[in-house]
Amino acid sequence: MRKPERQTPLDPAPNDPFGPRPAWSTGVRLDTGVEPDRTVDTHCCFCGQQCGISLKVKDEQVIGFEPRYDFPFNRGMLCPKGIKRYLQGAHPDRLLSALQRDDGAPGGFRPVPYPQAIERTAAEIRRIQETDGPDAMAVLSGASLTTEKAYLMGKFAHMALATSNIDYNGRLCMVSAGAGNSKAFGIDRAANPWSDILGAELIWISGANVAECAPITTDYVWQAREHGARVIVVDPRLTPIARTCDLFLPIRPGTDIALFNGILHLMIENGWVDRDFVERHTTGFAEVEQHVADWTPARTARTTGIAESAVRRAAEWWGTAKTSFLMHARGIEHSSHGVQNVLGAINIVLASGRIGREFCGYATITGQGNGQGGREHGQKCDQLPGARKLADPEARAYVAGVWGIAPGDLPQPGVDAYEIFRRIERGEIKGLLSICFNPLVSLPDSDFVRRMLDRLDFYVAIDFFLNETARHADIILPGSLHEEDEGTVTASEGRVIKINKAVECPGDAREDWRIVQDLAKALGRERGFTFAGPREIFEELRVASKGGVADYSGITYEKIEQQDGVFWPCPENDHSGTPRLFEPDSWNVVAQGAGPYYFPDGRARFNVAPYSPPTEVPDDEYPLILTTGRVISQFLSGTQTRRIGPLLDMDPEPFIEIHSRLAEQLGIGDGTWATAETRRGKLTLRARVVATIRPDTIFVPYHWPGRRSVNRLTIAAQDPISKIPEFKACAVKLRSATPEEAKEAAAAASPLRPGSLPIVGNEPAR
Ligand SMILES: Nc1nc2c(c(=O)[nH]1)N[C@H]1C(S)=C(S)[C@@H](COP(=O)(O)OP(=O)(O)OC[C@H]3O[C@@H](n4cnc5c(=O)[nH]c(N)nc54)[C@H](O)[C@@H]3O)O[C@H]1N2
Ligand SMILES: Nc1nc2c(c(=O)[nH]1)N[C@H]1C(S)=C(S)[C@@H](COP(=O)(O)OP(=O)(O)OC[C@H]3O[C@@H](n4cnc5c(=O)[nH]c(N)nc54)[C@H](O)[C@@H]3O)O[C@H]1N2
Ligand code: SF4
Ligand SMILES: [Mo]
Repeated sequence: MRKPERQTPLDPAPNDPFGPRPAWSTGVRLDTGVEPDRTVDTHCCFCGQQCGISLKVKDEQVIGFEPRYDFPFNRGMLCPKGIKRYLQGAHPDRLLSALQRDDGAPGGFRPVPYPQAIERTAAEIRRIQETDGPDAMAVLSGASLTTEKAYLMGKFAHMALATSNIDYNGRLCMVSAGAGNSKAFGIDRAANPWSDILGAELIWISGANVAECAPITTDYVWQAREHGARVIVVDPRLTPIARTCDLFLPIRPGTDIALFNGILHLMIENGWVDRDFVERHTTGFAEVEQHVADWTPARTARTTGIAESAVRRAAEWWGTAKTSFLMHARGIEHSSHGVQNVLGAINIVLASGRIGREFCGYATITGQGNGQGGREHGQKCDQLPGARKLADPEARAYVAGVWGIAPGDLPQPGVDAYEIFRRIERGEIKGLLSICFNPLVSLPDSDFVRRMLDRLDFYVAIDFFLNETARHADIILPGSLHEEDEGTVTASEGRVIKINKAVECPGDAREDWRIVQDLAKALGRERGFTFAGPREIFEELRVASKGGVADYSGITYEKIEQQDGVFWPCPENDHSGTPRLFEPDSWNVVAQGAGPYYFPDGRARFNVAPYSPPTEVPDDEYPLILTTGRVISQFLSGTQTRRIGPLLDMDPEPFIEIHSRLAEQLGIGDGTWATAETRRGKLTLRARVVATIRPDTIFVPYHWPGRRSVNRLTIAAQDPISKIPEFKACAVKLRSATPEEAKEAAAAASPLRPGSLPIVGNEPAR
């Protein structure tokens, strides 16, 4: 039975079903002179840096924060998002009851009793699976969830729903790095703790807007600089970190492999390769050496748009350094050849021999709060806990044993998050459960995603806000905020840390894991879903991960508290964890009877990384390159940070960043309306004219929905290995907006500007 045709509007007006209110209002008390009842040590709910923070609690409400000077990673430092995070807690939009679609009700939803919403959801899931088979039900999960919840989501999909089709929002984030690291090192984690940045003589940063997106890492880089380190930044934009670097390489978007290959070419030519390390610890160098022979400095310069002299200087600095730390983020990974970019980066690290030692490091900077832990324990479409492969018979047998089912009952690997939408189009997927994911804002070519959401027979979302995707749902279940539950997450360095509960869930909202278990029970598939809480889930996860690459079996909540976190792998109870990977005396050297890399022969792999251009390159019709990313004040799809007044105040609207020379050519003035158009759609925003971006490239931050969403323009091309979308390069044309376009865009912009202070009321909402 298909539900009636509907088209949810592009910009549904008020942001909650109970009437309009300013998007940034918050019901939180001002944190001025109020004595808290208690403070709770925990971590920031936003990015993968996972700064330590103490939340102040008064009358069961978070009213403010104190920095945590005792947590070794951030030592009291926080960025603007961490400082204001607590303001979302009592926002009037906070979902306090389950909602059911009712097209006649204001906002399109009406509150329903929680048990009724669970029953209806279970009935719809049963109906869909009985008619169309288990795989007709899909699950989209998220890496802002704790590791316990991520594990539970994988288990729920694979065991309770018996569907192949579960994937997560890290598909849009870290999978290129994950695939590249696994291919080269056999393990997917930052190779070093951040303390190794401090003593590095050279720091190489590719495609990472460190100061805005990993703000605390800036302090590590700057401390190294104080001690004389040189910093190289590779980015099409002169970002804040780039303004303080020693060598800036303004690369043409999508050409990073060419640069890495060109650097390796010069290292070989000048005898800067650590031949002894290559010989003893790696395989595959000969093929790579042959491949990069063609990557002369002249060709590298032509392909990347970087001056040949700068390529040569970067190679010399990298080639001759005694210690170094190379890091990258989505700038090189969000690409239809993201895995090759990562392999290119790893090749120059391996060739230098500077890894597995103090101050010799390599890392991909993780994104979401649990970007690391969320990708290890079974919510990826091809994965089982412990970073095991769902297709591997041994892994299936082991995990099935832990779960008390037959290996044959486990489904086979499913498809990636974007492919799930293509299968909705083909009618193969009829039902969707989403948690902690806002794909309508976050996936590329979002007009397609919107149509597919309206095509589903049944869609249930679990969230604490009614995000833009959930507006298409039939049922919404009110989940928990970060501070309303406990559990673990794994921060950028590979450090497993503890999130502590500060307050109870308000109203009918409840912890996400309870909701998922309630669903299992209502489905009559309760076995394996009777955990009393996160601690019990973690205890099972320890067993399920044992023997896998991501081995958490020696980690306990107590050990985490005692040690300020435990770096995995931690394979034994008396093991203190592994801050730095690939050391000659690592535990796995003994375990494997070989070298310190996570392959049977203990050696790291060089991989040939062939260059190919982005899927769409500029042509006469679309002559420019569009790249997308972030601003410091906003987080991801903005569901949370667009509701925090002072953060919205910093960046109330998206914009088109454009070089002054290009602006002049096109007659576009700073602050005027401009229209960017790709083969998918067009978008009118105010221009921000700068001197800090390549003149052939424009940049738009992606944190806004509806008419202001840049993902209506981006291309749904994906890396063939990792399936990451190409968010960082597509062809675009740009012009001044017509008066009609400008009028429409102005109407879609926030109707009122927030003041410079949070708007606060003394009463908790509703
Ligand atoms: N303020 C803030 N912080 C965040 C987040 C947020 O939304 N807001 N999100 C978190 C998450 S989930 C993530 S994944 C991280 C992302 O962190 P980053 O990856 O650092 O952020 P992005 O803005 O996506 O892109 C990084 C840089 O890549 C550059 N770039 C674009 N194309 C190319 C290219 O072809 N080559 C190179 N070398 N560079 C290119 C962009 O100009 C940009 O400066 O941030 C995390 N932290
Ligand atoms: N054009 C473009 N698009 C991009 C990117 C880009 O650079 N450019 N970056 C991509 C990247 S790196 C990422 S990571 C994705 C992110 O994309 P999404 O994952 O879609 O973004 P979020 O805003 O994190 O959406 C998470 C939702 O989960 C909810 N949530 C958060 N924590 C919890 C929780 O504990 N429990 C529950 N139940 N819900 C929770 C929030 O309220 C929000 O509605 O976007 C990608 N999209
Ligand atoms: S750097 Fe990341 S974890 Fe730290 S306060 Fe900012 S958003 Fe939170
Ligand atoms: Mo991300």
